[in-house]
Amino acid sequence: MTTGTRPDFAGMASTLRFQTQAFIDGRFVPALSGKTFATINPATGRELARVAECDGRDVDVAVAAAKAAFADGRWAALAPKERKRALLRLADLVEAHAIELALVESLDNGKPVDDALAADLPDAVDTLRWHAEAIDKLYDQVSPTAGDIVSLVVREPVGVVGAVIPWNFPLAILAMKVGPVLAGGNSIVVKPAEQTSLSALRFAELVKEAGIPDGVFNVVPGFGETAGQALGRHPDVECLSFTGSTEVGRYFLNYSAESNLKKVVLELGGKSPVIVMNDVADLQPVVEQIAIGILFSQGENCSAGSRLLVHADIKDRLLEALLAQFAEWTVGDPLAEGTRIGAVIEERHMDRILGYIQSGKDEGARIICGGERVRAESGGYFVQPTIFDDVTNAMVIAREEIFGPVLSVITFNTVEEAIAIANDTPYGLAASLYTNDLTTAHKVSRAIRAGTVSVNCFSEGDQAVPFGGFKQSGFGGREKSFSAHDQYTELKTIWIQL
Ligand code: TAP
Repeated sequence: MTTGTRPDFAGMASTLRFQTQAFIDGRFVPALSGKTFATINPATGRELARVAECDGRDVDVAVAAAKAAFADGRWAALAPKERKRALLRLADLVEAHAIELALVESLDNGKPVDDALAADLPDAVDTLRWHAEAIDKLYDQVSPTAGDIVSLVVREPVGVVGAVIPWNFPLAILAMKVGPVLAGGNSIVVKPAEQTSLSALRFAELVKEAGIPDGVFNVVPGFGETAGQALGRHPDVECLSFTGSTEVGRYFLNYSAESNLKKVVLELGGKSPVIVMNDVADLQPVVEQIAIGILFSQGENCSAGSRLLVHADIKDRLLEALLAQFAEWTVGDPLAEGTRIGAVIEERHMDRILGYIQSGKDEGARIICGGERVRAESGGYFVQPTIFDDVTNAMVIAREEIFGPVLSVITFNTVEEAIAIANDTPYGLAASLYTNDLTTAHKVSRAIRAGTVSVNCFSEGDQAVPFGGFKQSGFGGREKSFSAHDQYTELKTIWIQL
């Protein structure tokens, strides 16, 4: 049913056609083994499609295609303005198909389709455009040297890049890799998360339509331990860019060490603190942002603000306002208008979240809202937005990444105590601070050990600013901005004696 100009997503879903084969060397092909695996709609628990199950042999073929495409310069040697044009065409095509892609993303991941359309898709398009525009604006350097010798410092593509993607923002994170990788003149082989391959495969059709040469972009859907590991260990992959859990990130460092010492870029998990000082006068905008920080995308967000550190003086007022705010976050059908929390990715993950909720109860934290599964008639995997009060930073729910709509509230009395609690975590991806005091803003934002600190906002910034983590949240560089280009290019020094 369509309300106003909102598309009829349910109607569209019933006629949607999915691309399910691997995309290698410009063609859609079945896995060499002939095997397929089911991709499930988390909002119903029912099979959505069967996808080609690639393994090491398919990865070998895809990497060989990417290597050949790189070696003959069909992409790398194109004039920068030509590569820019092709990537801009791709961005335009993604934008033109945004409604369909948002629907695919929602059906495969469980997120509200309106969120996918308002956030994931514009983000993917912006990313592709930003890096496309950068292609003919990045200059090489001439070093200061004696007059009879010239030293050039030039950027060159690394070659074949492997990208292994998580399921939480499948298309947006894919674009975050593809934009700078292709801008740099590299070829890429992508292994999407097993739960969410469909948007990457539809994207592949658009890559072809945009005129990006065959072999430059390849997708090998499959499982992490087979296809993902094969990419990580492949001797012809020169750089492996991974976004996912810290646990799996460690494997990629091992794969690299045990194979060809490929560059490894890791964007990993987080347990981000949100600090609210007692000098904040208006708590309403603060609670709205706290709710977005932990509930957006079902809390399946690497930089989710999952630890709320609140000054004891204002805790009661803040929690009262926050409870009212959480009540506005409707859980339900991801395709329905007004749904703000969809389904979590799969049954196993829902059980994991509920297990963390049980552990919070067992350790003595107090649930002040939520805490249960939401049972829907359609089936599917839904969890209530949940707040735990009386949490200590030593509890499991404050230490481990839950990746669900579960907020832990920890009380502090001094700014020093807040900084110590905020930094008492193995992670360092993001943090937020709310204060009206400029000195506190400066002091705390400098003291927090995290890649992004937001003051009086919850923001990951846009394409123009670097994104990545300190400590066990990241390794090997930053995504977004020109920093991303550093990951996928090598610097070469050329001396010329005159
Ligand atoms: P993971 O379980 O780490 O999976 C990520 C990818 O790695 C998937 O494609 C997975 O394949 C693959 N993989 C799993 N085991 C592997 C192995 N042994 N060898 C090679 N590849 C393997 O993460 P997830 O559950 O999809 O995503 C959630 C995690 O991602 C969270 O920790 C979250 O914080 C993190 N994340 C971080 C960021 C940034 S920017 N820092 C952004 C988004 C998400 P299968 O799907 O087949 O298992």
